[in-house]
Amino acid sequence: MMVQNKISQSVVNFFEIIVIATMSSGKSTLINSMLGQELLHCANEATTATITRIHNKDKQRNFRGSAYRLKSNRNNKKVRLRSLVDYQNIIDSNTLKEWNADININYINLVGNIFSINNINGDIILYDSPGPNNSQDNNHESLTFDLLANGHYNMIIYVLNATQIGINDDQLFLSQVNQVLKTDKSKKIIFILNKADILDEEKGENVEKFVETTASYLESIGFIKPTIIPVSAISALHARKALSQQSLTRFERNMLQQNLNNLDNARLIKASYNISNSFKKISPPNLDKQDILITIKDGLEIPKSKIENLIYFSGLPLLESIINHNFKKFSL
Ligand SMILES: Nc1nc2c(ncn2[C@@H]2O[C@H](COP(=O)(O)OP(=O)(O)OP(=O)(O)O)[C@@H](O)[C@H]2O)c(=O)[nH]1
Ligand SMILES: [Mg+2]
Repeated sequence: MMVQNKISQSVVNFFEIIVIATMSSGKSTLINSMLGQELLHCANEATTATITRIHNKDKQRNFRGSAYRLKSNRNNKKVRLRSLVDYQNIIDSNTLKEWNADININYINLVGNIFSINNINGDIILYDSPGPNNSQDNNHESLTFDLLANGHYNMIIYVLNATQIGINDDQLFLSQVNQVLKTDKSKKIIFILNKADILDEEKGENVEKFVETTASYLESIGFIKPTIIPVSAISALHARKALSQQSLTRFERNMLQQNLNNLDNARLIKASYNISNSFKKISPPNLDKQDILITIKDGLEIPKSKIENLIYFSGLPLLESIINHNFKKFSL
């Protein structure tokens, strides 16, 4: 009996993480930075229109993708019926952009290697979701609420936009999240204070102060001792793209250079809130080793160690090590 249990457990041992937030806070960018490539569609306007499930398979070379139409059962609203609309053995960002824009598709399943995550005794699953506050499309709201209220997930990553702390939409959504967490204490939540690169220290926009303000704001909504990590998802994404020789647009190259200059120390990591020091110790890559130059484009070469340090300074690896740690604990 014991053995049977173990076998069935190893088949269905999924550690599921939902990434939620109001529109344009950087959910899809954050996931792309973990993937190390720009697979999910990101943009300044309301963008994500589907739930996208990303199933980590460490050894798989490319991402496979299936697109579905989810419908709720007339008799039981909680039961969702799924019909397959399209399938691609090797999926790319253009097809994903098309699927995302297709009104017949509201659920996408991707299977492939999430660069920064390793499966142990089970598989990690990430979910991207649409911001629920898109006034042009109520379907976004119901898709995200359904995931939040009925999904079988273990962890929430809530992405706050550092440039818009305390906006009303966010407050409403956060109280709904808090209600859900009160009914299931086993679920963990981590807050990401994204777009930390935009804060202007010289104008007094000090990251520590921002984190403290955010903590009081979250506590006023009802979150007790919230874990907060300031992150620049876009810096990590650009840096990882550069390291793996993916091409960057002129805009992205400029942003990369700007962030190499501005995010040149561990202040985001130091400012993280309610995180034990053992996590913060993940050290930046060694600067003493023999450095090589990475060619970003003709005439622009940047030392590899500088780009690796930017990834560390972006705060993203801190989130990744917390995910890996929680997953390890879960899969023991
Ligand atoms: N400066 C800066 N911009 C960012 C960062 N992360 C995301 N952005 C930008 O913010 C915009 C929105 O990013 P998305 O990743 O599409 O946001 P989202 O939360 O997925 O948005 P919806 O899917 O519409 O809910 C894009 O223009 C991104 O380039 C960051 O760390 N810093
Ligand atoms: Mg998105």
